[in-house]
Amino acid sequence: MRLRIVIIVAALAVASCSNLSGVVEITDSWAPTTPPRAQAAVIYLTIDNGTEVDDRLVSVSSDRCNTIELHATQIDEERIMRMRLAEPELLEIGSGESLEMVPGGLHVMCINPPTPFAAGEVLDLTVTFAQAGSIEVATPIENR
Ligand SMILES: [Cu+2]
Repeated sequence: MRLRIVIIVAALAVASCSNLSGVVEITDSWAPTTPPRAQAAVIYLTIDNGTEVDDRLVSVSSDRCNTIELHATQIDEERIMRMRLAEPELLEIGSGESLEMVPGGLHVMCINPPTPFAAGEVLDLTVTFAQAGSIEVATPIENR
């Protein structure tokens, strides 16, 4: 009798999480083209945390960038758009939540790319999370 109750409770626990995919996924990614000798390029990711644990984006790397930083954008008192390193709390993705990077907001900044980003190319990115570890994602270079 006791065993049967345990089984029912376990089944309910699974059912209540059925809307979660169980994985952290990059559901969209893209990077606009850059002019020759651009000092920086931008990459946008949309990340879905389908796991049962809260996670956080830690870093992004690519062999096409010398340095990659995670930036937030804000408008200062003089109404000038400025970028700064994103605080870790901005990069948190709670269980069942997603994080969407958009122009004018959070973005991945590729600093001093040795070669320009040309339309039709694909970037191989490694995206690392505090809990989910590293995920590889092929990111198209295109202007949207
Ligand atoms: Cu930036």
